[in-house]
Amino acid sequence: MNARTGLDLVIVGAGFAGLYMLHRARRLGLAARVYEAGSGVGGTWYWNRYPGARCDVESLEYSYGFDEALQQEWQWRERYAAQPEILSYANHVADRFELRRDIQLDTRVSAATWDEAERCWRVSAGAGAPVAARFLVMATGCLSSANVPQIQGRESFAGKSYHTGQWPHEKVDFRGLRVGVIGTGSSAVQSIPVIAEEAAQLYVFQRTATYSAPAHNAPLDADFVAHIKSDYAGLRARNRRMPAGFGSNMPRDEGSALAVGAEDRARAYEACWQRGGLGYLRAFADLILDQRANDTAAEFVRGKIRATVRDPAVAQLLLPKQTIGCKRMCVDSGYYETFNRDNVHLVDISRSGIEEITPRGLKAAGREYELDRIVFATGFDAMTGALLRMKIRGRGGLTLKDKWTAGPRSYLGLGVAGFPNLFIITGPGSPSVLTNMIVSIEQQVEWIAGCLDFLRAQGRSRIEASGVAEDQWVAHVNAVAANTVYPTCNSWYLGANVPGKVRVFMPLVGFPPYAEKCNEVAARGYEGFALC
Ligand code: NA7
Repeated sequence: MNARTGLDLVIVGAGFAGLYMLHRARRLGLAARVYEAGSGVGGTWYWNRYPGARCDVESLEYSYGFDEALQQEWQWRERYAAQPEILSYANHVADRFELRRDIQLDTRVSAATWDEAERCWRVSAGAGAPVAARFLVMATGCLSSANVPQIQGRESFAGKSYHTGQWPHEKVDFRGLRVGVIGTGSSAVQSIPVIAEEAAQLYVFQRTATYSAPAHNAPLDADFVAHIKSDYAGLRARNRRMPAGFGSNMPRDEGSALAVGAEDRARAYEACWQRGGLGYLRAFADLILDQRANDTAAEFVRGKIRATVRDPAVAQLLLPKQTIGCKRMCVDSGYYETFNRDNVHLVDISRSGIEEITPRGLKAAGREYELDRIVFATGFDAMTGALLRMKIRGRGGLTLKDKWTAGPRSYLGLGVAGFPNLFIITGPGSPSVLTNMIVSIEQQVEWIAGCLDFLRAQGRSRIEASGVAEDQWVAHVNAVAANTVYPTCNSWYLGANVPGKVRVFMPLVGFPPYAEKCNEVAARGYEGFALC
């Protein structure tokens, strides 16, 4: 406990990571406070209210497993939960565990400075004086800093424009309007079919065609739910042994796509396609490891697009060329089908991008498109954006921004050399976005809670990752990525979507060995960290 403020812990962010961190800190008897920029809890699900917003991990798995009563009582309605349902769940958790009294909403953390003499962080939150806390936990999310491209003339547009990650709370009415959507990532793939039903005309500005698997979303079957809930803990445990922390109940083949003949391969892809969702990439074990295996999975999807989209020229433009899965695959409800509608127009901007935004619309592909609304589905400054937006000063005044000029460096994704008593949840260098985020969040929060408990029991007040451990960890993360197809395209995993951002593959591939390593580090008295 810090004598001056009564705070052991400041947690930044009240999404799923921040909520659970607060709960665990309380269980240790620690005094913690959460600061949240939004006016409500829920993090990504508070902000991303765009039409069609939905999780791409099944609801029975994209939920906390730490409390048996919670997971038994909460009733998910659909196989893939939509944003409002997930937000209700986050609010339910906040109420059920009485978390709100330690959450300060509408309060953005702008800076945090390590005070070596007092061994505490001084955190600037909102307009008040900095608060001191022994430990600082960043639960700021991986996809929370919107990437709004700096297109010439953006401010001149006479109509309204929106970013999918900062969507208004009231319903946006597109009826009778000419709407332009920029981007064809997951947010666009989910929103385009919904907007198309409402708008008079919808123009989709595509820089890179995307791979998307059908969700086959549907109301959850009561018998299936009862079956899962009869051994929920078992499902959670099996999921923790999966590379991405989910999908243990999906059919999968542990062999190579190249070990079977073309017909068997097509049958396997078709079965996964019919089941729907991200499990498509698990049809064979080597799809993200072997480019030739990957090519077969990619070609199968291209065949599906050709078979779905009636206009061959439009179908051709929608065919993705890059390695499948190297940008996160999308999960959709009627995305490719939407391009069969008369009011939907695909505009190829792969050559010269959006040339200019004008008061009347935008210029691209050699002409001006007149628009009433523009939707920026242009993604996020992923993984580092939210952290670097704050001025975090560590030991000797070193800023995190300066430390990370050549890309993010961390030990286990959890700690950073030069930044004592700072923990990052789902930070770069941890599996995070390559997994079911809630599984990663629970694993890391539990690790941090264990660490805080250990420090207290040992009478220690300071922990810092060593530079050597950090260097070795960064090399390890890169070496693992180099054995996969992930580094082969311009994805946000690499920071390639934000102009000027350093290209480093940020997440670690593979959840189970990571969790094992974290446990080993803890069992060895927090090996790789200096404690005092
Ligand atoms: P993504 O996946 O980063 O997609 C952003 C899309 O916007 C993508 O198609 C980009 O094209 C496009 N984009 C970005 N900047 C521009 C500019 N300047 N001009 C034209 N097009 C642009 O973000 P999402 O929000 O869809 O999804 C993020 C994650 O949220 C998703 O993976 C899920 O995990 C949930 P590009 O491909 O870079 O050529």
